Amino acid sequence: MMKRSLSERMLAALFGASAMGVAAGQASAGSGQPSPKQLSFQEAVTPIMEEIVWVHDYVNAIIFAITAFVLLLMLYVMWRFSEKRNPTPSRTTHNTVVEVLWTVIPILILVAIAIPSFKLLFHQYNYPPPDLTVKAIGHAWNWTHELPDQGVSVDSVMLQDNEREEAIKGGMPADQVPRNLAVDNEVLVPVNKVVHVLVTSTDVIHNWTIPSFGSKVDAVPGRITATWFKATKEGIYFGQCSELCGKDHAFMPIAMRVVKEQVFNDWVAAVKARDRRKVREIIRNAALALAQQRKTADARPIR
Ligand SMILES: [Cu+2]
Repeated sequence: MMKRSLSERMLAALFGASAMGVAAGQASAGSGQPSPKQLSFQEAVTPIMEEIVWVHDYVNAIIFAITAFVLLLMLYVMWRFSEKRNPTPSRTTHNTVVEVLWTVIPILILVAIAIPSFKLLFHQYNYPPPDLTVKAIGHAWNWTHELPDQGVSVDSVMLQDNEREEAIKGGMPADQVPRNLAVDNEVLVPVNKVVHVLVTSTDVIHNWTIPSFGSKVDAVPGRITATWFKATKEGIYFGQCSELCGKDHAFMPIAMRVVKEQVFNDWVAAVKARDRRKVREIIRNAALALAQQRKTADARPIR
């Protein structure tokens, strides 16, 4: 069971803890995929996404405070200076102290927002040396992922409903082949390694995105754009094309499975050997190990 984020707790406080409490189970952010009644983001599994969540919560707290302040001020003014209570209005037009305050305080608030926000930008665009490089190529409408240093290339196409059922029958846990997100060929990456992603497209502009990684970058034909991530938790993480690219824009998901380095190496060897059965077996074993891991984690008492 995931911990609820600050913004979720703030929303819960606003809309009544009792109503939210019932939904708390489902409301916790999904791991690597959206979950029913989800509030806020999917679970963060990279340092960058953790920072994004922090900045988001921090800015939200400021927004809540400003909104509450303005609302209270307006209510007070409506009550205190109504015609009934204040028949002869003051003719004051200038007040130096107030004018200085309402200039300086917003500037300070903006500076307080700018500092962590620029820091985040700096971290996002400062690439640590890579342990692995992945080239993601968008097509209308599916993705190819190449691992140039390993000499591996994987085409991923979204599973149709019947293929999904087959995968579940073949032993894949149902929650790891979510509808409209699961693909036929997952891409494996090692846990706790810096992965550079070079992104491009062969036709129109797509966008390579995985919410749990905090990665989102346009795939532009004829150009290479880039992002990086360091996934610190094993699991399967899904993303979708996030640039409106045409008819099947909604059906070109990305599936990345974060695994132990040994599993990753085995997978690379199997893909290179074009041993489809072995690849399937490695992925299924990783999926079952993950399901087991999640089950034991869920059995632990919450907090
Ligand atoms: Cu697309």
